[in-house]
Amino acid sequence: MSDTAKLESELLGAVLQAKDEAALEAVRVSALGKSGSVSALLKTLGAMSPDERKTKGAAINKLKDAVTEAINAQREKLKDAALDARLASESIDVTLPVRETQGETGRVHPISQVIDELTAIFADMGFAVAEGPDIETDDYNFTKLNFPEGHPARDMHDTFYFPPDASGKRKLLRTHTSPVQVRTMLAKQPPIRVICPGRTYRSDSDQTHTPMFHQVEGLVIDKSSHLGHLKWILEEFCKAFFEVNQVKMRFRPSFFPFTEPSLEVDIQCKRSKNEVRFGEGDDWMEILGCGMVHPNVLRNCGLDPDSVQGFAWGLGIDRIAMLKYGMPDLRPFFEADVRWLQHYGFRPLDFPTLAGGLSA
Ligand code: 2NL
Repeated sequence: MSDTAKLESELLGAVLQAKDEAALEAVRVSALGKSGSVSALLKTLGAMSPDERKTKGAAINKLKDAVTEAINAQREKLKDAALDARLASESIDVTLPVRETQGETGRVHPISQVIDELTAIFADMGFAVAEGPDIETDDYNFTKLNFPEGHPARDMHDTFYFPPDASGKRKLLRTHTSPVQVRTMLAKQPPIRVICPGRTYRSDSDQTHTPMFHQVEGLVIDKSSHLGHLKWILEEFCKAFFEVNQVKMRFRPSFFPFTEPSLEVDIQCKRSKNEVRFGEGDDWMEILGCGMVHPNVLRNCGLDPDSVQGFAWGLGIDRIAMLKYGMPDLRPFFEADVRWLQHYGFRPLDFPTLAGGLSA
């Protein structure tokens, strides 16, 4: 075998061995580069006789063309293989479900959802939202609200008290959100229209009571606000909240130290084995307490009962959340179990609005 034929078979073998573009380039440089083996052969032509140059020259050029062609063919082959590999690795299964982003996998707790719903409904009726501290004084939680000294609700059994300070005064965890309304009356002049949602505390724990629970109270103070206004507000609220077209309500006389007269409100419902429906049926369910603000409370909060009057109401958020969303047990609300929250929680971007639906 001639030298050129030997070199050709060596180089063509090396070209086929090159498994990527870098290896192929190395082969090209070793053959056709400035100091490559084929280039070296071409350089020998100058020293040859014309006859020798004719035969060897043709053979060397044939060798150069063959190697160049083999390299180009191999380059195309490698390019195709690389593209095939990339297509295979980047293939997308468009039938897979869309994966939720981190911002979408979280869930809104039913209590937060219901507070957002309440806020949307009452905001639409012109109410502002007021908040206040969980730790309160005996004065704001009881005295200003017309609780006589020694009233059973002040008893250690119901109220969580802090140890007394140097002056002997004990702070407490608010037992209702009413002190927020006391603060509102002390700070603002009528007309007042506020709702006060928030945490409340009582030393009570069983199937339907947790030591921390949630309340929303409402307060309206103006020159001539009366029970007719209250009744309309509560009816509109119940229809909007329970998402029904009509609801019957029943007002029964009751007693609270801070209202006179005081009333308890039942709404019409239909109880079956596993669910309660509102806006139909012959059963009644108590859902809230209300009344005209007691003149003593107005006076205690710096208002003149001869020139302004108003009404207030209070209801348990946890209970209406359970009723609306069919949750049978209160205790898991505060156990922070993500499986419960995955099941009963709400999507974070589905804000409740009156136009878009509260719980759509
Ligand atoms: C209930 C009853 C009620 C109020 C709360 C209130 C607040 C002020 C003055 C007068 Cl500052 N009243 N709040 C009035 C009536 C009833 O709650 O059963 N809640 C769960």
